[in-house]
Amino acid sequence: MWIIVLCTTGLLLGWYLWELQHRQTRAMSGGLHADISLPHEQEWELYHNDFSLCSKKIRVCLAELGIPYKAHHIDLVETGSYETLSRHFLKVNPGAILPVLIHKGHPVYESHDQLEYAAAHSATPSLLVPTDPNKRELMERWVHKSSLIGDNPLDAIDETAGNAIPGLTTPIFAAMVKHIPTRRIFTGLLFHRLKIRAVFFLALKLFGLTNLPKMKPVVNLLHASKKAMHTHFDELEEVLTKTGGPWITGEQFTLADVGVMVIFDRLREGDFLSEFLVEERPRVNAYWQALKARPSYVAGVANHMHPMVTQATKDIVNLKSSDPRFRSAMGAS
Ligand SMILES: N[C@@H](CCC(=O)N[C@@H](CS)C(=O)NCC(=O)O)C(=O)O
Repeated sequence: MWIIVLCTTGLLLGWYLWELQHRQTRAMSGGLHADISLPHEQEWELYHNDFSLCSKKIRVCLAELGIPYKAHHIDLVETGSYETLSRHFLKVNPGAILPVLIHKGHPVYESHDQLEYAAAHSATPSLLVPTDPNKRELMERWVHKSSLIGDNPLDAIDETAGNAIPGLTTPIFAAMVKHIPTRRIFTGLLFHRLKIRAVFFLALKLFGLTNLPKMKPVVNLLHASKKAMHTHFDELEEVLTKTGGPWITGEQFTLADVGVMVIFDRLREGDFLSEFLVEERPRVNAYWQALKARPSYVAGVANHMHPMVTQATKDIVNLKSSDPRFRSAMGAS
């Protein structure tokens, strides 16, 4: 009996150590990594996920620039499994995050850097980047403001609207991980560089969407993120009023609008949009209508709606209308 237990433990430990060696992750800096060469078929390739906020951003950007690309869909744990921790994907990005833009076989990391890189290397570098230095500065400010920055974005929800998004995504995560087997989430505990993320998904799986109100730290984070997002939206109203719109820097649609478009879309997925599109923000309202009408919204966002996310939105809407405790935890009136 003991022999069997010892042999099994030894085999499991051996497997784990072998896998660990082949699945090493490390933080990667943003921008082009010309020192890394990857097999590729096309000038531009994109490793992305339908649900991922940052993937939406670069898909919209490539659509605006008219850049054709070969797409590689990679699962996140919430859409099926930790494919981001697979040996295959870690060769593409040892940082184990999406999206990764590949140009002529070399990866470009960090979606905000990918936007600027794609624009600069497109046939029309000034299409999404103003030539006027003041407008360019304003664009860069809003590219930053819409970015998801750092390993722990939750520490800086007041700095960027992008960082306020994960907290507001928790109900969607909870609704999605319900469908994911626990053993798949465990992969994150074994191999993820940031184990706290896997712990967070396990907790969401354990409690489920219905019991989200019982997860006080999650509810507090959601409320703090919503408060921060309201401040970002007030600033958005202010800048649109100042420049006269219809876009952030004025007449020209820029990378700033690409970044902000996907923030709106995530709020739509979480059924938060009506709380942000209030009468006091008429410019923001008109802006969202204009964003949705762009063909790039269809190409980069609407055409990539993931069925699990569509279902999660429905679950949230239904629970809000049937459970007052949940509605109040969501901060809805
Ligand atoms: N700062 C990065 C953030 C990328 C990021 O957090 N990607 C998420 C999807 S939106 C991801 O790959 N998460 C996988 C994980 O953390 O395990 C960027 O802008 O590209």
